[in-house]
Amino acid sequence: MATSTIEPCSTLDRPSEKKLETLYDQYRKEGFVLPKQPLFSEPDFAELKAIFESLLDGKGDMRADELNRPHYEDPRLFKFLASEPVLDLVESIIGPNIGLWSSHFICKEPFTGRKTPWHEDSKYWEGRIDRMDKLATIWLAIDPSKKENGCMRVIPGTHVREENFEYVSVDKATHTFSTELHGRYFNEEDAVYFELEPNHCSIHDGRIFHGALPNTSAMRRCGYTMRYVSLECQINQDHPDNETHRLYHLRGENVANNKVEQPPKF
Ligand SMILES: O=C(O)CCC(=O)C(=O)O
Repeated sequence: MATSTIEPCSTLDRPSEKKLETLYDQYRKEGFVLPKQPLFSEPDFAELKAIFESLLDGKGDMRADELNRPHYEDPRLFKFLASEPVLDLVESIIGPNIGLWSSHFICKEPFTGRKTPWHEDSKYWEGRIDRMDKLATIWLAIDPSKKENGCMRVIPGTHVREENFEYVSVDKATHTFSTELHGRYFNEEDAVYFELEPNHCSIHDGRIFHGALPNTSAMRRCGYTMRYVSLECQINQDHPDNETHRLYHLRGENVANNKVEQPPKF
């Protein structure tokens, strides 16, 4: 599927240095930021959305929220994952040495989209990376993302709590994972809901408490999570989940000498 004639993403939406500094300050304090501007040009976003629609059409029996690591199969996604506007934002948060950790289209179908349980991403990646303070996820709205269709929500400031939190079992028929962070550690009323228009994004720290309500509305809710790790972090190659995991070197130096791959030509 390699199509090397495709143009790279345009950089017209690059935030100013001042804005990047402000975003970083908020991210450090709260564990998230909402840049409040389109991530891609309109034609680039339309192209990404068309790729998602084609993957959704071809997903077979999989659930719509299970299009995980689509970039392993579809190199066209690297146009977006490795684009200048995205890497400039990521660099302002985790520094100049950037690896692509993962990506996932999480689509909640009207009325049936499952709840995303409260969790820390870092809990699910425990033992796979030596530190979790330099993992950032860009959550890009493909559809309008509102409270009623299950937008992302976070508990601000929880990224700096260093406890080993208890998780409880939940039903996979109604939840996207089988465990959820115990409710005694936070007050759901403190949640900030990330209501986003298409092509707008949030960025969150891998340690923040977050989740999403089920989609109880008639409006589909899809987000593309693009996950980045600083290449100063050491990936534990002996962890079974890392055996077939691919880390792509996108920018800067491979400081911790991790096993990395070069992004494919798109
Ligand atoms: O999109 C969702 O419902 C959850 C996303 C999430 O948990 C994440 O991006 O880490």
